[in-house]
Amino acid sequence: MIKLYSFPPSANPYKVRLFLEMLGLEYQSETVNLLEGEHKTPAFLAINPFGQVPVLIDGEVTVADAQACLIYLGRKYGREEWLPTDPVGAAQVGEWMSRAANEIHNGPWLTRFATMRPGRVDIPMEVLHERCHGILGVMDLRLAKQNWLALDDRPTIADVAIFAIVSLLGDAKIATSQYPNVEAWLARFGALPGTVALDGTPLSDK
Ligand SMILES: N[C@@H](CCC(=O)N[C@@H](CS)C(=O)NCC(=O)O)C(=O)O
Repeated sequence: MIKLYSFPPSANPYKVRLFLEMLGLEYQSETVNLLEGEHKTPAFLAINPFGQVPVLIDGEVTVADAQACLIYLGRKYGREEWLPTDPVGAAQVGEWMSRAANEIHNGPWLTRFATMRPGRVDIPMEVLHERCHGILGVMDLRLAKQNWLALDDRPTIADVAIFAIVSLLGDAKIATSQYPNVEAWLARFGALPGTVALDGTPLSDK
Protein backbone atom coordinates (compact mmCIF):
# COMPACT_ATOMS: atom_id res chain seq x y z
CA MET A 1 0.00 0.00 0.00
CA ILE A 2 1.12 3.59 -0.65
CA LYS A 3 2.68 5.23 2.40
CA LEU A 4 2.64 9.00 2.90
CA TYR A 5 4.93 10.73 5.37
CA SER A 6 2.96 13.76 6.43
CA PHE A 7 2.29 16.23 9.23
CA PRO A 8 -1.48 16.79 9.39
CA PRO A 9 -1.56 20.61 9.85
CA SER A 10 1.01 21.17 7.06
CA ALA A 11 -0.10 22.36 3.66
CA ASN A 12 2.42 20.67 1.36
CA PRO A 13 1.48 17.14 2.51
CA TYR A 14 -2.17 18.21 2.15
CA LYS A 15 -1.62 18.56 -1.61
CA VAL A 16 -0.79 14.86 -1.78
CA ARG A 17 -3.49 13.68 0.64
CA LEU A 18 -6.04 15.65 -1.35
CA PHE A 19 -4.99 14.03 -4.62
CA LEU A 20 -4.81 10.52 -3.15
CA GLU A 21 -8.40 10.99 -1.93
CA MET A 22 -9.52 12.38 -5.30
CA LEU A 23 -8.02 9.40 -7.08
CA GLY A 24 -9.70 7.07 -4.58
CA LEU A 25 -6.38 5.42 -3.70
CA GLU A 26 -5.83 3.60 -0.43
CA TYR A 27 -2.85 4.81 1.54
CA GLN A 28 -1.34 4.71 4.96
CA SER A 29 -0.36 7.99 6.58
CA GLU A 30 2.72 8.19 8.78
CA THR A 31 2.98 11.32 10.93
CA VAL A 32 6.34 13.08 11.07
CA ASN A 33 5.94 15.55 13.93
CA LEU A 34 7.62 18.73 12.69
CA LEU A 35 7.08 20.45 16.05
CA GLU A 36 9.15 17.70 17.72
CA GLY A 37 11.88 17.88 15.05
CA GLU A 38 11.17 14.37 13.75
CA HIS A 39 11.91 15.54 10.19
CA LYS A 40 15.55 16.21 11.11
CA THR A 41 16.28 12.81 12.70
CA PRO A 42 18.84 10.57 10.94
CA ALA A 43 16.08 8.04 10.26
CA PHE A 44 13.91 10.56 8.39
CA LEU A 45 16.87 12.27 6.67
CA ALA A 46 17.75 8.86 5.24
CA ILE A 47 14.31 8.90 3.56
CA ASN A 48 14.44 12.57 2.50
CA PRO A 49 17.78 14.37 2.86
CA PHE A 50 15.90 17.69 2.58
CA GLY A 51 14.21 16.92 5.90
CA GLN A 52 10.75 17.89 4.66
CA VAL A 53 7.33 16.35 4.26
CA PRO A 54 5.64 15.08 2.16
CA VAL A 55 7.38 11.91 1.06
CA LEU A 56 5.48 9.16 -0.69
CA ILE A 57 6.53 5.52 -0.88
CA ASP A 58 4.87 3.22 -3.41
CA GLY A 59 6.51 -0.20 -3.43
CA GLU A 60 10.13 0.35 -4.45
CA VAL A 61 9.55 3.98 -5.40
CA THR A 62 10.25 6.90 -3.05
CA VAL A 63 9.15 10.39 -4.12
CA ALA A 64 9.86 13.55 -2.11
CA ASP A 65 8.36 17.00 -2.77
CA ALA A 66 4.63 17.59 -3.13
CA GLN A 67 4.77 18.63 -6.80
CA ALA A 68 6.82 15.54 -7.67
CA CYS A 69 4.36 13.34 -5.74
CA LEU A 70 1.46 14.81 -7.75
CA ILE A 71 3.33 14.17 -11.02
CA TYR A 72 4.01 10.57 -9.98
CA LEU A 73 0.43 9.89 -8.87
CA GLY A 74 -1.07 11.70 -11.85
CA ARG A 75 0.97 9.79 -14.37
CA LYS A 76 0.79 6.41 -12.65
CA TYR A 77 -2.83 6.37 -11.45
CA GLY A 78 -4.56 9.34 -13.11
CA ARG A 79 -2.96 8.97 -16.55
CA GLU A 80 -3.58 11.57 -19.28
CA GLU A 81 -6.49 13.18 -17.50
CA TRP A 82 -4.51 15.01 -14.80
CA LEU A 83 -1.19 15.47 -16.57
CA PRO A 84 -1.35 15.99 -20.33
CA THR A 85 1.29 14.58 -22.66
CA ASP A 86 0.88 17.06 -25.54
CA PRO A 87 3.63 19.73 -25.54
CA VAL A 88 1.38 22.75 -24.96
CA GLY A 89 -0.72 21.13 -22.23
CA ALA A 90 2.39 19.75 -20.50
CA ALA A 91 4.03 23.21 -20.60
CA GLN A 92 0.93 24.88 -19.11
CA VAL A 93 0.86 22.37 -16.27
CA GLY A 94 4.63 22.80 -15.84
CA GLU A 95 4.25 26.55 -15.55
CA TRP A 96 1.57 26.37 -12.86
CA MET A 97 3.39 23.63 -10.93
CA SER A 98 6.36 26.02 -10.86
CA ARG A 99 4.06 28.80 -9.65
CA ALA A 100 2.93 26.43 -6.88
CA ALA A 101 6.52 25.88 -5.78
CA ASN A 102 7.56 29.53 -6.13
CA GLU A 103 4.98 32.35 -6.09
CA ILE A 104 2.38 30.34 -4.18
CA HIS A 105 4.90 28.86 -1.73
CA ASN A 106 6.66 32.17 -1.05
CA GLY A 107 3.37 34.09 -0.86
CA PRO A 108 0.28 32.28 0.45
CA TRP A 109 2.11 29.29 2.00
CA LEU A 110 4.69 31.44 3.78
CA THR A 111 2.07 33.96 4.94
CA ARG A 112 0.05 31.14 6.53
CA PHE A 113 3.19 29.77 8.18
CA ALA A 114 4.22 33.24 9.43
CA THR A 115 0.70 33.84 10.81
CA MET A 116 0.45 30.47 12.56
CA ARG A 117 4.05 30.44 13.86
CA PRO A 118 4.83 34.07 14.83
CA GLY A 119 8.51 34.94 14.92
CA ARG A 120 9.58 32.14 12.57
CA VAL A 121 9.66 34.16 9.34
CA ASP A 122 12.03 37.07 8.94
CA ILE A 123 10.02 38.89 6.26
CA PRO A 124 7.63 41.75 7.16
CA MET A 125 3.98 40.75 7.05
CA GLU A 126 3.15 43.56 4.60
CA VAL A 127 5.67 42.12 2.13
CA LEU A 128 4.09 38.68 2.50
CA HIS A 129 0.61 40.16 2.01
CA GLU A 130 1.81 41.98 -1.13
CA ARG A 131 3.08 38.67 -2.48
CA CYS A 132 -0.30 37.03 -1.79
CA HIS A 133 -2.23 39.79 -3.55
CA GLY A 134 0.23 39.73 -6.47
CA ILE A 135 -0.33 36.06 -7.25
CA LEU A 136 -4.07 36.18 -6.46
CA GLY A 137 -4.44 39.05 -8.93
CA VAL A 138 -2.69 37.08 -11.68
CA MET A 139 -4.77 33.99 -10.93
CA ASP A 140 -7.96 36.06 -11.01
CA LEU A 141 -7.13 37.42 -14.49
CA ARG A 142 -6.33 33.96 -15.80
CA LEU A 143 -9.45 32.43 -14.27
CA ALA A 144 -11.55 35.15 -15.89
CA LYS A 145 -10.63 33.55 -19.22
CA GLN A 146 -10.61 29.86 -18.38
CA ASN A 147 -12.06 27.43 -15.85
CA TRP A 148 -8.84 25.90 -14.52
CA LEU A 149 -5.34 27.23 -13.96
CA ALA A 150 -3.40 25.24 -16.54
CA LEU A 151 -6.08 24.11 -19.01
CA ASP A 152 -9.52 25.44 -19.79
CA ASP A 153 -11.37 22.17 -20.20
CA ARG A 154 -10.26 20.20 -17.16
CA PRO A 155 -8.50 20.40 -13.81
CA THR A 156 -4.92 19.16 -13.63
CA ILE A 157 -2.39 18.46 -10.90
CA ALA A 158 -1.54 22.19 -11.00
CA ASP A 159 -5.03 22.99 -9.70
CA VAL A 160 -4.57 20.38 -6.95
CA ALA A 161 -1.22 21.89 -5.87
CA ILE A 162 -2.55 25.45 -5.79
CA PHE A 163 -5.99 24.70 -4.32
CA ALA A 164 -4.31 23.02 -1.33
CA ILE A 165 -2.58 26.28 -0.44
CA VAL A 166 -5.00 28.99 -1.60
CA SER A 167 -7.95 27.28 0.14
CA LEU A 168 -6.08 27.73 3.45
CA LEU A 169 -5.63 31.50 3.10
CA GLY A 170 -8.19 32.07 5.88
CA ASP A 171 -5.47 30.80 8.29
CA ALA A 172 -3.25 33.58 6.93
CA LYS A 173 -6.01 36.16 7.48
CA ILE A 174 -6.11 36.91 3.74
CA ALA A 175 -9.59 37.31 2.23
CA THR A 176 -10.13 36.23 -1.35
CA SER A 177 -13.45 38.11 -1.75
CA GLN A 178 -11.91 40.74 -4.05
CA TYR A 179 -10.97 37.95 -6.48
CA PRO A 180 -14.33 36.61 -7.73
CA ASN A 181 -12.79 34.32 -10.33
CA VAL A 182 -10.49 32.77 -7.73
CA GLU A 183 -13.48 32.26 -5.43
CA ALA A 184 -15.46 30.63 -8.24
CA TRP A 185 -12.49 28.36 -9.01
CA LEU A 186 -12.17 27.39 -5.32
CA ALA A 187 -15.85 26.43 -5.30
CA ARG A 188 -15.54 24.57 -8.63
CA PHE A 189 -12.52 22.62 -7.43
CA GLY A 190 -14.07 21.83 -4.04
CA ALA A 191 -17.09 20.31 -5.82
CA LEU A 192 -14.94 17.76 -7.70
CA PRO A 193 -15.36 14.12 -6.61
CA GLY A 194 -13.30 13.03 -3.61
CA THR A 195 -12.08 16.43 -2.44
CA VAL A 196 -11.32 16.79 1.27
CA ALA A 197 -10.46 19.68 3.56
CA LEU A 198 -7.15 19.84 5.43
CA ASP A 199 -8.70 17.92 8.35
CA GLY A 200 -9.98 15.19 6.01
CA THR A 201 -13.62 16.29 6.03
CA PRO A 202 -15.22 15.68 2.60
CA LEU A 203 -15.78 18.89 0.64
CA SER A 204 -17.82 17.40 -2.15
CA ASP A 205 -20.95 15.27 -2.05
CA LYS A 206 -19.70 13.38 -5.13
N1 LIG B 1 9.23 21.88 -1.99
C1 LIG B 1 8.72 21.07 -0.93
C2 LIG B 1 8.53 21.90 0.32
C3 LIG B 1 8.04 21.03 1.44
C4 LIG B 1 7.91 21.80 2.74
O1 LIG B 1 8.27 22.98 2.86
N2 LIG B 1 7.38 21.09 3.72
C5 LIG B 1 7.24 21.66 5.02
C6 LIG B 1 5.89 21.29 5.61
S1 LIG B 1 4.56 22.08 4.70
C7 LIG B 1 8.34 21.07 5.87
O2 LIG B 1 8.57 19.88 5.86
N3 LIG B 1 9.04 21.93 6.61
C8 LIG B 1 10.09 21.56 7.46
C9 LIG B 1 11.40 22.15 7.07
O3 LIG B 1 11.54 22.67 5.94
O4 LIG B 1 12.30 22.12 7.92
C10 LIG B 1 7.38 20.45 -1.35
O5 LIG B 1 6.68 21.05 -2.17
O6 LIG B 1 7.04 19.37 -0.87
